[in-house]
Amino acid sequence: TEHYFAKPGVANIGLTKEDIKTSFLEKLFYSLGRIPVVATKNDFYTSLALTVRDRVFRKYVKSLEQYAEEDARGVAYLSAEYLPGPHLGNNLLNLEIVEETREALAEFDLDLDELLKEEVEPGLGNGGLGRLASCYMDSLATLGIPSIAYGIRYEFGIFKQEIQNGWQVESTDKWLQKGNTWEILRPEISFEVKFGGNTEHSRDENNKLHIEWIPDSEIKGTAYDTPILGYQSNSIILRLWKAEATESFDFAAYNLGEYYRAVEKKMRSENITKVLYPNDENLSGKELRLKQQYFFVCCSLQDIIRLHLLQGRKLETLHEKFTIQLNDTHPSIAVAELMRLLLDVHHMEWEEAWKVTKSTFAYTNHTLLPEALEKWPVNLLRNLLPRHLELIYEINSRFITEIREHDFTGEQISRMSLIDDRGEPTIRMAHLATVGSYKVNGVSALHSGLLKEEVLKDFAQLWPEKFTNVTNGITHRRFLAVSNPLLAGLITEKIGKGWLTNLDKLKSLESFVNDEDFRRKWMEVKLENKKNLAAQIKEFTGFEINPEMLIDVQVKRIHEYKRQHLKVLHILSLYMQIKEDGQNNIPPTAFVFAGKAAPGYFMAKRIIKLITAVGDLINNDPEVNKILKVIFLPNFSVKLAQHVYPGADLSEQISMAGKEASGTGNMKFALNGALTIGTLDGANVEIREEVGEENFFLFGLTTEEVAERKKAGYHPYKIYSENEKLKRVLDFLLSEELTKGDTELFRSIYDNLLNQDPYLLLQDYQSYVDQMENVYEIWKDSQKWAKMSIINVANMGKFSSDRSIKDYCEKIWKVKAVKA
Ligand code: DL6
Repeated sequence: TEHYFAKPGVANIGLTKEDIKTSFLEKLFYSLGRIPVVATKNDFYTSLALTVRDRVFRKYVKSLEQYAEEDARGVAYLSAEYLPGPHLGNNLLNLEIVEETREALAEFDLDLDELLKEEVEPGLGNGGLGRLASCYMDSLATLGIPSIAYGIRYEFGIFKQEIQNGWQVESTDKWLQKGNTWEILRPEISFEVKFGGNTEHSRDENNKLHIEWIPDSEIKGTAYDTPILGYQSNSIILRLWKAEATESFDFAAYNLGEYYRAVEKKMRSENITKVLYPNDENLSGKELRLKQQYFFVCCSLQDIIRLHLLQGRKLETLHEKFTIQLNDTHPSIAVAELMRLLLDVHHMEWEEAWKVTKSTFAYTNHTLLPEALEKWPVNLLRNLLPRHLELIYEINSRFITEIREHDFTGEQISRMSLIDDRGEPTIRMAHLATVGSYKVNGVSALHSGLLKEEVLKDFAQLWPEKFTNVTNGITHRRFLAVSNPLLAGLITEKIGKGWLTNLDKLKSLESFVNDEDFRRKWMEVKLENKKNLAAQIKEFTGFEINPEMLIDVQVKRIHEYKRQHLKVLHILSLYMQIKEDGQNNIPPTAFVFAGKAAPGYFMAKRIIKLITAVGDLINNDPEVNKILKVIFLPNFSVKLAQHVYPGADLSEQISMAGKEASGTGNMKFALNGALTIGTLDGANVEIREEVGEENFFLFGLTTEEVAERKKAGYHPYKIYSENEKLKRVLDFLLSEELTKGDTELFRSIYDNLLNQDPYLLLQDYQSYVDQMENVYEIWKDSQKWAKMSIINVANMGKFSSDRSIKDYCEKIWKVKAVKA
């Protein structure tokens, strides 16, 4: 291949202020047909985004050239969810043209920060899993790993959350309404996807079996590409599939003049990519969701095969040139689909096809919650994907034959089977992914251990070498450099900018811990960020908080295991201290919550109402509201998160031990100088190891203690009746005062806690309250707090997603970087 950009005379798309100015005006005139006097803010944003997109594509084209030239082994990342966040600010940072752009715009009397606000982010994910995928894209690009990410172009992403009368109210997220500058449609990259029907088996003259799938419907998936730029380097593509009717979608109906019937069918096929399922950890077995999963997997695998064959290679070597990472089980039908493509379409023999398949996939598990482990009813598969069901049965039967040769008991064998036939028969997708992959990993040391000891323990006994851990990471470029320019600036001033590509460099900040001047600057930066967060709070809720307050934050999906209601119990205990005991040595604190509840999750929605009811009570009580404020920030998103992490003093990571697979918010807070109060759960364990136990506020039972406690018989009512203060707090949930007369409002939460308390809130309550006392003691010593904050940041090196991706490359993918 030729280096197009190395040729003399090829347009140099420049990065100087003058280049940006010229390009910006050109985009405004020629792409949008606008002149500055009539242009709207959105026109200016779009012109700038197009200006930047050109430069990003230029990097992408260069990367492509390089990857092709080196014939490198690459990664295909399959994820049903992505949460990229706004692209513009990140791309400016990665192109290193933030200041040039700011100055260029200033010459047109435009403010960069105002234009950045215009961007609507793609909310194509529920939470941690989708955001992790996007952090990994950033690191894959930065490190120059040949890769492509595949997913679904949902027309409506995660719902928009409003709070009305204290309750979550959902509406559709019309993120594409004003267009999406960052993507380009690739009409020529499109594949057919079949559904339903039946299979026909026949034998040829050589007695060879041929199986044909006769579907009853077909749709088309078309690619939309978004370039994801790495820092100072390569770019990769996020390829999202949109469902469309096939050209011949209902020829017969058209010919019969049944225009409306034909159009209706077209609309039905397009429904597949209409909306993201808004459940994060509870995967209700909905047919449309399985269709979405199969749809994007089918398009992606056909595309991967196309790319492989395009290079003149044989399909037998697919696994040598590609590794495909399954981001949770959502894309795990890929195991059966690749077998189908190899066997039925490319006529490979079973043994060869299976060898290629299980050498191609690797699977990441992101949850141990039983309700989140996907199982698809056999009947649903039979109706929707009859050929895949046959293949899964065959894979299972061969697998069972294989394990019968080992020392497994009958009980173990039925536990390991891909088919669960206790009750309605279902396919265990985690088992399919495990059997069909060469590596399986969890997302923190604790979680990977539990995966081997619990959910997949028989498989770990069978194939110990298959299991590994890759602790999650976050991109510090978005979550520090872009979102916290003040802290990033201070750090760079002290240690240079090497940390942008090597986060371990932060370690040298520790040598400034005793430098009083540095600490003062550190605290000044935090205060500025708190002012900014206070302004966001004012804008989105109307409430004012004093930025000098301790800002204590819990932002994440609302879930009982994450225990937002434990925090509420603590807040109520403080309220009572002030009201009833007249105690007032509590430091002024603003408690900030944000996060979405799955629309069908009754308890989670009630927890939001509880938070807002406590907020109503406290924020309107003049005796209390000078000391305490309770804020629920609606519609948490990456964009909002970028204001929240820099402004937080205290990070709440208080899930019951053993339930949070990793968490990544915990890393984002600590990277921005917040201290953590948390349990020994997920990546908290490793964060505490890195920052030192004296710089982490630990409380609660460990995973083992939780198991023992439950085994011994857990009686929350006993804890309630023996702890007078806790009893008062809990009883207050039913009070007239809190519920404004609707005393049954929180009965479900109250009863659940007193009778079952599956996440041990009452058990961990006292330990939490005691540790919060300690937090307050240390908060009062601002110098000590500042030192702990600096030490936290200095020890965040491990949690860069660059490290995670290097781990994936070394431990799993065996893929090397190619630098453009
Ligand atoms: O690995 C990313 C993220 C973890 O940090 C969270 O701890 C975990 O809860 C989340 N898991 C999911 C589960 N979805 N499914 N299946 O979102 O993954």
